[in-house]
Amino acid sequence: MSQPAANLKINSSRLWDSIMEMAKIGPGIAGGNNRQTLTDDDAKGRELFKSWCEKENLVMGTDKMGTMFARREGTDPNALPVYVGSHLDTQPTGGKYDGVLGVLGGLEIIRTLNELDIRTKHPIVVVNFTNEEGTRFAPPMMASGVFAGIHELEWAYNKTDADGKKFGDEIKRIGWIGEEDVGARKMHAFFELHIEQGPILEAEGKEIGVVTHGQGLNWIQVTITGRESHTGSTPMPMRKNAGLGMAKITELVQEIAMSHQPAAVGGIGQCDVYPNSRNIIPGKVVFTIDFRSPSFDVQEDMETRLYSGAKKIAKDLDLEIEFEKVGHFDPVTFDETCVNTVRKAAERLGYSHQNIISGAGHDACWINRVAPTAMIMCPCVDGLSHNEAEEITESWASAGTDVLLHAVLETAEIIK
Ligand code: HGY
Ligand code: MN
Ligand code: MN
Repeated sequence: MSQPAANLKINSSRLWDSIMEMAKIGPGIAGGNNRQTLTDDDAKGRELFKSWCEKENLVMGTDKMGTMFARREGTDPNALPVYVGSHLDTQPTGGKYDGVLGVLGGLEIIRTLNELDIRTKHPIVVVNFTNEEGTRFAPPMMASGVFAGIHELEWAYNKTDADGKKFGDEIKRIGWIGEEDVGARKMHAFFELHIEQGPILEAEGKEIGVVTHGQGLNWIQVTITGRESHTGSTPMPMRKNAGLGMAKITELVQEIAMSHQPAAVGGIGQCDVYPNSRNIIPGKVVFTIDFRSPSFDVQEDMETRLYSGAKKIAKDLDLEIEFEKVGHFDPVTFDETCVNTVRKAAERLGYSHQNIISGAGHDACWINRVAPTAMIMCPCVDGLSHNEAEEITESWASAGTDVLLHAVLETAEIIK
């Protein structure tokens, strides 16, 4: 297939300005973003993205999970499109670039092709997947999971947030339920540009991560039930302290993950203590354990050891314990042809690059089940992400988008 000329690049300042414009929607309290899925701010971000797509004469489609598809025609309307994108929803204390770089990088490709009047055989479609973060409605990568046939639509619609609001009601409330059946679209290939969200590329001085694999993930929600009682007058031997149970299981999670270094991580990011009163021993604690590894066997071992260890802790402390798997995906091996296309693009453009395994989950991890898929990563400052201080440089953003442009063009086949 013909390859783009090495001097073909995107417009760096236009991309950067769009990222900064999007960052004004759903601002956080410390310079980042709080644009959680299906909130009014998410709706505003969708409207801004839609307006930019319409300016580029893209045809917008939306599916029943609210995922947005902006299509640029190819010379062969029957050729399967090349899809490119990520997500616009953020964590509650998220950064300006997580997900956004991939969606607006995809849009920047279209702007560049329109400006230069470059045509491709395959159509190109820019995607904004709904609820990648999974923080308001678990699991993460929810809409791409429905698209890939992992989750049922009704199952997703019935998921509730901490206030008991249903996903299906919220997507209706913000007016973003589309007509299309989820997953009906067929893809020639999918490319996702994303910040690394870890320290490796910056530490190695590399501009581009060629993502060969993605870690698997297990989110295990644990409910521990003890007995509420007075923190002052209840003798220690009589306590059924759910909080102590959680503390010991937190130590257990750390111990299990550390026993598999460097190929595993484990931690607890979310916990609710009931009744959360200064002078009541917690009667109930609900928290979610996040285990990840690139290895199936390590994932299995971590989960098995957690269940047995946590049950023993609960028994010793006279507590009830329940487990619920609220998020899961297996380790991912991305498509070799697409990965090689990404690597060749970085070489052609002269950007320093290395292979990397994605530590975070991404929509590409599920789309890889239904279409040839690859990811491109750019460094982030101090490897920080899921933090409002998340930062990247404009040159990292444009280098990653240049590689995305070349990978998409080579796959979509340039006509002129
Ligand atoms: O949890 C993840 O890995 C992703 O950022 N949602
Ligand atoms: Mn992301
Ligand atoms: Mn994220």
